Amino acid sequence: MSTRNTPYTQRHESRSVGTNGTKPETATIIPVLNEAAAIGTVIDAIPAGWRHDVIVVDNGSTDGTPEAAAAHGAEVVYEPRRGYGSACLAGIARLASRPAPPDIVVFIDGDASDYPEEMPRLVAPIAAGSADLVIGSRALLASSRAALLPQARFGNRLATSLINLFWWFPYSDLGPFRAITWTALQRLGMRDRTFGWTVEMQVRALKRGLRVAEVPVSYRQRIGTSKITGTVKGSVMAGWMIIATIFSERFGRTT
Ligand SMILES: Nc1nc2c(ncn2[C@@H]2O[C@H](COP(=O)(O)OP(=O)(O)O)[C@@H](O)[C@H]2O)c(=O)[nH]1
Ligand SMILES: [Mg+2]
Repeated sequence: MSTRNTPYTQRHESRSVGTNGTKPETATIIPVLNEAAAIGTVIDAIPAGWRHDVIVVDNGSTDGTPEAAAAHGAEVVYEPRRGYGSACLAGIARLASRPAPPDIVVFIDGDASDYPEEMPRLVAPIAAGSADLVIGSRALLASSRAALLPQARFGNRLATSLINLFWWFPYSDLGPFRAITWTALQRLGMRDRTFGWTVEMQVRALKRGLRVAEVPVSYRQRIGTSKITGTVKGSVMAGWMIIATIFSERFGRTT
């Protein structure tokens, strides 16, 4: 496994995550909208030791997604406000309401494009105490790159180039499959309710001086219908939100 290390990874003392050297508690958040055909596959592919704490956040699916998620053992959270970021924020709020939040949060899409089996690979740099945020990059393996739609490849290149220009960090992807410590997540003060969510997290991690790593992840065609990059409207909207988020983080009044 290769991780991409930069000066950002060297700013903090190395410390492992999880109390008293035990295996860190990891919760998984899956934002979904009409993924009934895929969600069971995603949940079942989460490695056994991690599957006990899965939160599926639904924004009003009409195809039975929440029922399917619950049938596969997930906790279902309903969020009336639409949007990918809204769903992720609702998942975080649910975790925050617990007496003891987890050590690590993994985010993954509910469309079966990512491979939940690869979760240990994502969490490893955090568990080892060498990263606070780990992005699963779909740009590092040729097979994963090939599974990305051309508009997604183009959007990722544009966004990661802008981030490199403004914050000097060579992200290779804005992949949705990622792991972050609970403490780091609190420091980010995430706000975006749209598809700017993933880029907001990556940029704020740099602005806060968090230790960031990338690991290669596999990627395949989703099950079911895309709401974002598979449609012209979705691509334009997502592209706009991503670029607007980057410029707002750079030139706006956000910290
Ligand atoms: N909760 C929620 N999930 C969403 C929304 N839009 C997309 N998703 C989920 O976000 C993930 C990515 O969406 P997808 O349609 O696969 O986009 P693509 O990967 O660009 O084709 C999937 O798990 C979707 O179900 C939304 O408005 N609310
Ligand atoms: Mg997808």
